[in-house]
Amino acid sequence: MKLSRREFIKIGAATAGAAAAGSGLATRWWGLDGDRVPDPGTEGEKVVPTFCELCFWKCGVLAHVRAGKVTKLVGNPAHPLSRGRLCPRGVGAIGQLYDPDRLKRPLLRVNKRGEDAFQEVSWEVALDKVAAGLRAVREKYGPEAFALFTHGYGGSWFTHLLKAYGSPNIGAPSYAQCRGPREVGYALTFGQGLGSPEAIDIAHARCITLIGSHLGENMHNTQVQELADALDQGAELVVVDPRFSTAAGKARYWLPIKPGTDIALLLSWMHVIIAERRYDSDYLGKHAAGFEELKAHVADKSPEWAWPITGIRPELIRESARFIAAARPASLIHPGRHVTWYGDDTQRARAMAILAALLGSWGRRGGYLLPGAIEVPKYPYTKYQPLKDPADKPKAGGYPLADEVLASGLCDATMPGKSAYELHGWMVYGTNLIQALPNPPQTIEAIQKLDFIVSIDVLPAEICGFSDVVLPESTYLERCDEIWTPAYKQPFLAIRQAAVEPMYDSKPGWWIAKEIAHRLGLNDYFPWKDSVEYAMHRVKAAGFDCDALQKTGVALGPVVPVCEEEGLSLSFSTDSGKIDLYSKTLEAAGFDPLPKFYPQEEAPAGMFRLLFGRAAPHTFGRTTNNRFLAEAFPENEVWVNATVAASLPGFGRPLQNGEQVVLVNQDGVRSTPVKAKVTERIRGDCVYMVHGWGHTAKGLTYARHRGASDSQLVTRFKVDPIMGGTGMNVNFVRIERAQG
Ligand SMILES: Nc1nc2c(c(=O)[nH]1)N[C@H]1C(S)=C(S)[C@@H](COP(=O)(O)OP(=O)(O)OC[C@H]3O[C@@H](n4cnc5c(=O)[nH]c(N)nc54)[C@H](O)[C@@H]3O)O[C@H]1N2
Ligand SMILES: Nc1nc2c(c(=O)[nH]1)N[C@H]1C(S)=C(S)[C@@H](COP(=O)(O)OP(=O)(O)OC[C@H]3O[C@@H](n4cnc5c(=O)[nH]c(N)nc54)[C@H](O)[C@@H]3O)O[C@H]1N2
Ligand code: SF4
Ligand SMILES: [Mo]
Repeated sequence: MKLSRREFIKIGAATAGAAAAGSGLATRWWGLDGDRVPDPGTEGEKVVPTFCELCFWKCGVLAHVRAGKVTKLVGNPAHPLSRGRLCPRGVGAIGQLYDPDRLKRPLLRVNKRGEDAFQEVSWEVALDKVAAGLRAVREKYGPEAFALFTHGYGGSWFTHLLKAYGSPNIGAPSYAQCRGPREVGYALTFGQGLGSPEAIDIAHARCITLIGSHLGENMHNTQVQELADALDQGAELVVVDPRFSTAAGKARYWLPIKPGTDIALLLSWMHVIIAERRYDSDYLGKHAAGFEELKAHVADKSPEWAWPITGIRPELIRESARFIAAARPASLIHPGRHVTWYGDDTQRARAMAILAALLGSWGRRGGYLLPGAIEVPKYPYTKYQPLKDPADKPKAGGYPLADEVLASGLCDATMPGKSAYELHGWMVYGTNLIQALPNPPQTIEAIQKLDFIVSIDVLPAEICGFSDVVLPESTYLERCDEIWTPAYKQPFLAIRQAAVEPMYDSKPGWWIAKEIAHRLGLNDYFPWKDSVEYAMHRVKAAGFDCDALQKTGVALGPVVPVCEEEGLSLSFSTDSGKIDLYSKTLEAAGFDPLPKFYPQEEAPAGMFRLLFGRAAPHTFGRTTNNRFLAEAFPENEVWVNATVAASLPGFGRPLQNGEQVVLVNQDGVRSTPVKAKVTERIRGDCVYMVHGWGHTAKGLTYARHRGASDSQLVTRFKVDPIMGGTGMNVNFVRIERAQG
């Protein structure tokens, strides 16, 4: 199916509309509450501006409310990230708020961890239990032995709590299992990482190169909107992906690369660009160090060299390299986000950064921008006691260039003898570690070693089933959180406000953290009455009008120059004070100063590399139980190449589209039955599925046993020696016909 460029973005709007409006679904399952909600298409009597938490992009939302119910969510036109539109997931947040499976009351475990058996208790009892768990660990081992795993904006209250309590062990899977290698690779090259939202200028790019990053399925709202607009205005896409992604369908060039060989392609592109003098020599002369070393390094990396490695024909490599270079400096190499693929990920990110430097696109219009953020004074808290070093690195040393705590490292440190010291307590906020960390049996083994574990969630996810206490948080539509002031080309300050009262006996995170702090004698760290008082204190301190901000949800800051074209003068906090094409930091730490290609292990005969990604209407496993969104995308499928499907070993007859299969990985782990999607749109050496399905938690009555879990099949991973990211695209599966 070929879609016009405009329809690219409309897909999102259409699925969302179908999910939210005329489907009749709302009454079907809202009916369970015995309380019919008006047609979500109706305007409410009250509109509350806030920001979204269905993913981590945090778009501005206008929540329409009628009779105490949220009836409709639309993008806040004044908010720079939503610009009046939400992605399907954002619209479908109503499905999270009114999910009948929500955690409704605090729970106390009654059987063994993992048996998912609980009794409902009062907040008093639950919070006393949590405080006792924290106190016991502090007394027996010291406060540093209690770790916090956190993902999502509401986590800030718990980060503050754990620091006040005295622990440095605070980590998020969104670093070591997601964007960590990119941050380190870019920081080594340009002196700074990209953060979130990435300040890339898709809007003004003339050529956008996507290395795997599958925009259009990866639905980061602003990026998808800007991409659709840029394509409308004649920008062109180059997509490197073993799969014909949604974006590949809009691309001038699709390079169906052999998985795990991108570094070879990138080196070869650089070879062409340097050999044909298509780089930005003025820019490099002024800003970069190590060009001669780079030139020598890629001298023999011709397209003919890269061809047998990547499977991409030399003419296509040459032609696409010329095309990318012709658009410079408005030629954007998208930095990607989920980049923990093969364990060589920091080096791949380095190769992308170096290519961007050759194009002169760092700090240039249509490339990477260097924005500032509105400065807001911190709340005048009591200072934290000095914290110990975190426990996330192996005892023997390693990952010298990690710049955040590794969530997987905290899990390792829970196993005896692996790290400098051991962890004995976990607090888990908004992250389903059983699906997010690689090798679930290892995570479970660590959990079974703990003295105490508490989860704070909105749904009874797998991780809750392994917890001693489960605390039901209110959803984002029922709470006010920390204010948000990211670095962005249009600097802004956004607030999250409650649209409706908390449902059931759920409580906002700020209240939960404050109550725990109170029980631990940490009152000084939570001196405010509630999160509104806290947030407004900060807003006022920054010189903004609180009343006005509560009406609009967002305030804009002054626009400053963000690229050379606007008069910004570039500076780099690297070794050389310039762009480090050649990295002495890496060299000194014993790593390759310039990225090299090392071959990945090949799939054993009859097996396929397991790849995974996103679907537009869902965020991981956090939305798979959402009835609204499930209507648009009810379960995941396994993409299998059509030629391969015609003669799969042991099948006898061709595998049919829609047929149920089971995937069996190299360690003998079997998936639950899942539908095959037989398609020309993927290479024959890999299969692909959307992450987040195959839930096993009893309480997820809709999502349980729907589709299959990629996480379960990721029993192997390859650690990036530079920063400890866990490359997870290193598992192989065989395809079997499902029985019965
Ligand atoms: N709808 C939706 N959007 C999301 C999210 C979501 O859950 N749902 N999550 C958000 C988050 S946290 C993140 S980190 C991002 C992740 O999104 P991205 O950073 O865009 O994507 P990845 O998950 O790394 O990559 C998946 C793509 O890489 C391709 N791929 C796999 N192996 C290789 C390879 O060896 N080489 C190349 N070139 N390509 C390969 C796959 O075929 C697939 O198209 O998405 C964000 N946006
Ligand atoms: N196998 C495999 N592993 C992966 C990935 C993959 O593609 N495949 N992707 C990786 C990536 S890119 C990332 S970023 C991580 C993300 O992994 P996680 O950090 O686990 O992120 P989510 O899956 O979004 O978080 C899910 C939990 O947050 C809960 N939740 C949702 N909203 C709220 C809220 O408002 N408050 C509270 N307290 N809880 C809430 C959900 O119910 C759910 O239990 O996973 C990584 N791990
Ligand atoms: S991209 Fe979608 S899910 Fe993410 S914050 Fe924006 S509207 Fe919400
Ligand atoms: Mo991520």
